[in-house]
Amino acid sequence: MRSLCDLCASALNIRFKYIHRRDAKNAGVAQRIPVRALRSKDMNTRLSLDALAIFGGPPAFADKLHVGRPNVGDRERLLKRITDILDSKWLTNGGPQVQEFEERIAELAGVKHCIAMCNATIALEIAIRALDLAGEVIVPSFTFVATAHALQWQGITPVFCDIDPRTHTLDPDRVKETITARTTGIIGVNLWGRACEIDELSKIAEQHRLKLLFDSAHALGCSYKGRMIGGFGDAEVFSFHPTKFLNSLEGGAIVTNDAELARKARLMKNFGFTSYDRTDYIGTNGKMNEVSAAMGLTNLESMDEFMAANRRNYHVYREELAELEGVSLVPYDETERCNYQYVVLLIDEDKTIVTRDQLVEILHAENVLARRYFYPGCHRMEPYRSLYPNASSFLPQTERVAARVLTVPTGQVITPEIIGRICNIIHTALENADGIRDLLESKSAV
Ligand code: T4K
Repeated sequence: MRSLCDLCASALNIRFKYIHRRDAKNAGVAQRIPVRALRSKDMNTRLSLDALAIFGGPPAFADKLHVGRPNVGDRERLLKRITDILDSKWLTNGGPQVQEFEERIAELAGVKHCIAMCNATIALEIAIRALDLAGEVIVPSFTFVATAHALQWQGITPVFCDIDPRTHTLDPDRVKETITARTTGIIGVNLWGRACEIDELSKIAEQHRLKLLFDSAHALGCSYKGRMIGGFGDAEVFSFHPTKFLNSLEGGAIVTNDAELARKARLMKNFGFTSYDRTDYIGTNGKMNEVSAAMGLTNLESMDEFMAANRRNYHVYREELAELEGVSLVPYDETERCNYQYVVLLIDEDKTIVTRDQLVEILHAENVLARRYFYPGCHRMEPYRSLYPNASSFLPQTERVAARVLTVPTGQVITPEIIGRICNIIHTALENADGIRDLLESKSAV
């Protein structure tokens, strides 16, 4: 319980912060330690708690800051390409822009074949079908729901496997335990652009004669042990959605070194047609159109700038939040090539006292639309929640990580100055945890 004086100091904001140390020595004891004067939303003036938008102050940002604001390359070049497309009267069905985009992506990923598609979800579905996956396929639950849906949509059972809390990707030991007689494949997700334990998963797949597919929606331009992501397993899938660091408006691709698989996928994305009036497989319409490819090509020309902006932003966040107890950033292995497209905070509520979800509320009120990717895990979303009601009991790490993650805005439009202001809000909230909690409680009691 805090004294009135403390509450006032906190509400007026000021010179002390409370850190609850939950170690054995100080269990539950709030220690008062001096802090630097709190910085403000605009970095120059000081901020009191009641200036936070959640308590009635004006939002720090007039416009909403999204996690997924698209990066856009040279407008003039894009418009020139679109004009050429319109003049050519060739709008889709594997036109010259798509062909060039496929070549560029194959080069970048160091693979023989790239089949561009309308989005990564369809690309996953086609890869799954072209690989003849059936029965059960092992996937992480800690991923965007499209990874699981691409299986379930085709009547294949996604078997959710736990992650390693350090990597946020499939735990190879848990994968081994999850294999049954019905298992036909494994889908590893290179989450946040950080590679799975690819060598381990490859060994397991080989030993058990399973197909290995990677959902690399986040991992374009990233490497694993010095080799570009794209050439591992039987195939990999990239996404070029606007929220991805390189977008083609909407888009996705299968990349592979397997010529037969590539041929099959290429036919399947075009209804299975092998000639004007003949199909060899069941197919769908998964084609990328020419304008999307033009956007993709234009953005590829600026890819290094996008990566540099993401890298700078990641380091600014890391620096700004370095001394904040209970908050850490999911690290990137900087010895590898990284696109740094997600800045993911891990909130340890035992230390921050303000919960992850309260922090989301505080940030949203300031127009900082931080996201809880990939909370709550696919297993807690329908139809999986009803199909596998006991899944939580064998996904403890997924549950733990999903409860802690918070993804904050980055990308081309986010500047160090903006990050400074976002981090100020986070500092203000967490350095005054008790005051915040009391004010939130009194607010909800009204
Ligand atoms: N596998 C993984 C691991 C994935 O993360 C994803 C997609 C896929 C597969 C499937 O890829 P695609 O089929 O989409 O190619 C978003 C994206 O829609 C989704 O592509 C992405 N992952 C996922 C992580 O995030 P939502 O529903 O959370 O957010 P959304 O699309 O509403 O966008 C977030 C924010 O970005 C918006 O509130 C506003 C901003 N935004 C968005 C768009 C589309 C813009 O500022 N401009 C835009 O054009 O799923």
